[in-house]
Amino acid sequence: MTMHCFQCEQTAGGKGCTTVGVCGKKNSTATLQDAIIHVVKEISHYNHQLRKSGKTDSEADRLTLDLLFATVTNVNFDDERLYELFQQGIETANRVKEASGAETLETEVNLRKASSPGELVELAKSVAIPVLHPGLDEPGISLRELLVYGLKGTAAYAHHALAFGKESDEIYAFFAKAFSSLETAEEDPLGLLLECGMVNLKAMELLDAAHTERFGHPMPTPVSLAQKKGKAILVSGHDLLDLEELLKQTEGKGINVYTHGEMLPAHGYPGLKKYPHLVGNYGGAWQDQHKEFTAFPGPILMTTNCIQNPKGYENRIFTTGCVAWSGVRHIVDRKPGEMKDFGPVIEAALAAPGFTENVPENNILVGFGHNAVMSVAGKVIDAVKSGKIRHFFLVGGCDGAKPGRNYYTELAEKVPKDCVILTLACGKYRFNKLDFGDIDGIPRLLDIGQCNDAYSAIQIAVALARAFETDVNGLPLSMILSWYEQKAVCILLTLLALGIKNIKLGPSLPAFVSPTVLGVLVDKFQLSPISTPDAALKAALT
Ligand code: SF4
Ligand code: SF3
Repeated sequence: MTMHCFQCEQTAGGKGCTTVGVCGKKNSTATLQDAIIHVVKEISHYNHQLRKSGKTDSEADRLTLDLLFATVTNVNFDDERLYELFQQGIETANRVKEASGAETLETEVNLRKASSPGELVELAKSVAIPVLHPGLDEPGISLRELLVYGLKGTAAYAHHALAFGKESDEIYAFFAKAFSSLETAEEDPLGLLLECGMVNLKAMELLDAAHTERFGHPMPTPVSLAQKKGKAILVSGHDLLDLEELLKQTEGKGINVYTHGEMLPAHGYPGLKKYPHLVGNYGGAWQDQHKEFTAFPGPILMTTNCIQNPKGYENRIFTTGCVAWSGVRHIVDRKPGEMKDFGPVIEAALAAPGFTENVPENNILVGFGHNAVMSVAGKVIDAVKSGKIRHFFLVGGCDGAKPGRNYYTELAEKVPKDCVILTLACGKYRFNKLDFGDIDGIPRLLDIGQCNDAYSAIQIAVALARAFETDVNGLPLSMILSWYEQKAVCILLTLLALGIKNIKLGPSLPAFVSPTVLGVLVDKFQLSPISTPDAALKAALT
């Protein structure tokens, strides 16, 4: 059997990647990731039983996050590393099984016999992701995969929070219960999906606390898009702790650090913007990286998704954390109480030419987290009451390569001048360099931050709803989301779990959502696919 993967928006033909991933994932890599999901189900099942007896295994809880994050789209393309993770998973499953005294899971397959990545690939064909057959409605498969992808996204956020020492037993208990239920069908899947949404809210809240306690609250901050003459490092992904440690280690070395992609919001945090050598933002969203990284005259550090085939610059790109690409140098994890050692990245920067001249460019504004927006809440509320602000559009989510994503640029451009656009995640690169002006000093484009800062967007919406004595659905607010990978799935589940209705989702609906499951989402939450920008504006403003 060939591979089957349909977890992201760019899946082949809108149905599934079956020979090689559109993302570049090989058949073997996809199958190893299926094996990892299987071992997560085993660990979770035994962990759930262990927890029923009042005991926990924190190593198993934490490894679950590592394992899941390694299977998120555009994170780990390295079969050797996936195989190592799998082996760690099996050891953990065996340990937790023994401690729990649980019966062997019926679906436990003999992946344990594998003694090489190749052997595991052969054996793991028996645990491949099930196919949703075209024309057949299979809500069971659809709900289960929706849950798995929501859990993957949540694991990524919980993993980020854990790097700052923040974790929650409530989150771990849910992973154990939810994955265990995928094996035993103990729980109602729709209930689990909504619970996943609330648990993801908790993970994003932990991460928000981790970021703001360490770096302070984001403040409105202009970010330079210019290039400065001199040695340079480009940092991509979402991990602000990696960025901080790199900034500390490059201090006084004559190296300028640039942010890329989801690292852009870092410039708004007092604890990060204080470094004068954090000089600006380079490039656009992840799908443009090949051209932009090729042109960057220094090393590139990928801290999380989204990495693409680094052909041509494989000698000056580095991975760290959960990211891996076969043959690419990897910065190993920090030991307790120590920083990661970014020495090899620094050496590569000093050896590379850097920018040979200054390239002037405009600034853009970032840093509108919940604290910053709330501090001008009075002004915003007055502007709404006086009719100066007619409507808010939350236009956020992931970016991607499909042409249909021009929808988001066109929509942002067409939003009338008396409306404000809130944005977050990497989808904003579709329009964040345009000039939207302001309404009485309130910028018309408010960049809330990374995808996990959906937490901030929710806090802002809830505070506005309180001020107007309504609920979020009663606000003059439309949510028009773009999705690509599994973090967007868990954020969508959070919004649905909070009872938010009428969300528009694009550029296309997930291949893993069957007609029946879509029917449920439409009936219960009035979720709908995007159509045209004009139709979205008409629906919102009339
Ligand atoms: Fe295809 Fe997306 Fe899976 Fe990659 S992650 S193999 S593009 S569905
Ligand atoms: Fe983007 Fe990969 Fe999802 Fe964090 S960086 S939003 S796609």
